Amino acid sequence: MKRDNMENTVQKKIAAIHDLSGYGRCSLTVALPVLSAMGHQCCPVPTAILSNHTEFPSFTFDDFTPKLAGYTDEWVGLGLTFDGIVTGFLSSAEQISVVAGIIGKLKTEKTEVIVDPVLGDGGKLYPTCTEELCEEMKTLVGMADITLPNVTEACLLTGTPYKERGWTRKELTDMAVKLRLMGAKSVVVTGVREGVFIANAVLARGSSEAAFIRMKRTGQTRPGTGDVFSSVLAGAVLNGETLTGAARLAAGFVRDCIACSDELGIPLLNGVCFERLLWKLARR
Ligand code: PXL
Repeated sequence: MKRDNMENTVQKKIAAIHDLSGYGRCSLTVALPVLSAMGHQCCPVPTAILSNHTEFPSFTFDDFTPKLAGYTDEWVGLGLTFDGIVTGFLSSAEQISVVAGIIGKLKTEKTEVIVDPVLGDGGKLYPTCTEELCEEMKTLVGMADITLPNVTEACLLTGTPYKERGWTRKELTDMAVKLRLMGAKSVVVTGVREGVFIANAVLARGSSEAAFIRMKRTGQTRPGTGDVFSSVLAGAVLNGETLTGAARLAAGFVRDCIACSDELGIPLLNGVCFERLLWKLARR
C-alpha cells in the first residue's frame, strides 16, 4: 500500500476548491475550520484571492486560474489521493474546465465529489458570475456525487423561473430530478422559504422521492451560510453520515449560527460567527 493511501485510512483528506476571501467569512475561511473541526485534513486549492466577498460594495479580486494546474500537478507528483473534493466559488467560465481537469486528476473511484454551484442568491447572480459561468457550471454539476445549489442556483441551472416563496414540494423535487439528469448522483436544494421555516430538499442517489428537512428560521439571511452548509455536509458525509443525516446536521448548524450572529449583533454582511459554535461539530 502506498504511504499516502495508508494515511487516508486514519484521517480523511479533502481538497477544497474555493476562493480565499480575506474578510466576510465564506469559502476557504469557512471550509478550513469546519472540516478541521470535524476531524478531516482540508487541503486548499484557492480559485481566487479577494480582499472580501463580493456582496460588499467593493473588493479586490485576483484570479488564480493560471496557477491551478501546476499547483495540483505537484500533488499528483506527491502521490496524493483524496477522499473528498469539494468545490465552491469559481472565478470564471474558463476556470471551470481547469477545475474539471483537477477533479479528474485527483479523484479515485472512492472519492466523494461535492459541487456547490456558487452562482447567486435571492434570485440574483453574484457580481462576478456571468451567463457563461452558469452554463459551464452544468459540466461540473454533471461530475458531482453530491451537488447542493440554493434555490436561486437550482433555478439558474435548470432554467426554472425564480420565486422567493410559494415553492411546492413537487416543483422542488422536479428541479432536483433535472439536476440529477445532468449527471449529479445526489442533489440537495437548500434554503427554501416555507413560512417560518427554511426547507432543504434531499434527493439521494437512486431514490425517486425527495426527503424534506425543515428548520425554524432564527434570523435574517446572511452571506456565507451556503459555504457553512456545504462544509458541514461534506464533513458529515465523509464521517459516514447518510446524506439526509448530513443535511440535517448542516441545516441545524446554520440555523444556530444565524441565531448566534443576530444575538451578538454581527453586521449582516460579515456572515455568521460560526467560530463560536465550532465545538458542536468537533470530533475527537
Ligand atoms: O458564499 C458564496 C461566496 C463565495 N465567495 C465569494 C463570494 C460569495 C458570495 O457572495 O462573493 C467571493
